Amino acid sequence: MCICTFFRQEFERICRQEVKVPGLLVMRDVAIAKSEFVPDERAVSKLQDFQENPELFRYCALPQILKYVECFTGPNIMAMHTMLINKPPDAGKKTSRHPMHQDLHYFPFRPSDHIVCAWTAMEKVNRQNGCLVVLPGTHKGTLQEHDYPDWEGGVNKMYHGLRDYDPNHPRMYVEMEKGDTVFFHPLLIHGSGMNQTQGFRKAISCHYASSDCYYIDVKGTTQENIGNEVQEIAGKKYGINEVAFKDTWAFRGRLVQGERTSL
Ligand SMILES: O=C(O)CCC(=O)C(=O)O
Repeated sequence: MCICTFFRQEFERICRQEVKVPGLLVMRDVAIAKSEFVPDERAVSKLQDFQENPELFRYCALPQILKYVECFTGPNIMAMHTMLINKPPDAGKKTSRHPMHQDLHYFPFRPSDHIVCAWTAMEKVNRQNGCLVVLPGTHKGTLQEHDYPDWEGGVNKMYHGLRDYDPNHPRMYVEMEKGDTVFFHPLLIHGSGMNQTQGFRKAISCHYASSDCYYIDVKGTTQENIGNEVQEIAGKKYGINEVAFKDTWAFRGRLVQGERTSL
């Protein structure tokens, strides 16, 4: 059995609420009204922070992934950010798109060259079902300002997009087979298109960082807006008033190889 099938089955169990995962963030597409709520995968557009689910977390420790991750991070590897994305069929409002962004916007740790994302297609992904789209070469640039895009149909929570990027920059549509993995730099400008099929496009991903990375203070930087938003969400979720942005990362991060030296 392909390991993707195994992750899919666990995802379905979580959606049916048969498995409870501490700290898991279950997100729904803005186009799915509360009244339509059904406890299955149709209601869930993304699972975030599955580090406490041993079945899904197996993904983060796969030797065939860590082998490549180590080229970027070195031997001390932390899994910092985990996601299973279930891009729904677009309900006509284009809300299934993911705006163009740089992942580093979300991360209060550096250096960026020691952070890498692994993104694995859980089924064939192509332009029809909203594969990743990247602007090649942009990982050599700097972190830009992000905010919620002004989209008519609404935008999903925490889906910040780049305020300005060159719309004429060459684009690459990353079409992949089931089980293929792409590794990318946190400054790479990327997003994903609308899902124009009737199926749910699934991918599982993890952002890794060297445990030798260090936290930065985002106050007064372009990341202050996301820092405040994450602090507010974490405060509500864990019932604490004052939680520092960097601490929300320190307690979600898990060592997957080597030693936890700094992060
Ligand atoms: O899987 C996708 O559609 C895009 C995911 C992504 O870029 C992200 O969550 O940062």
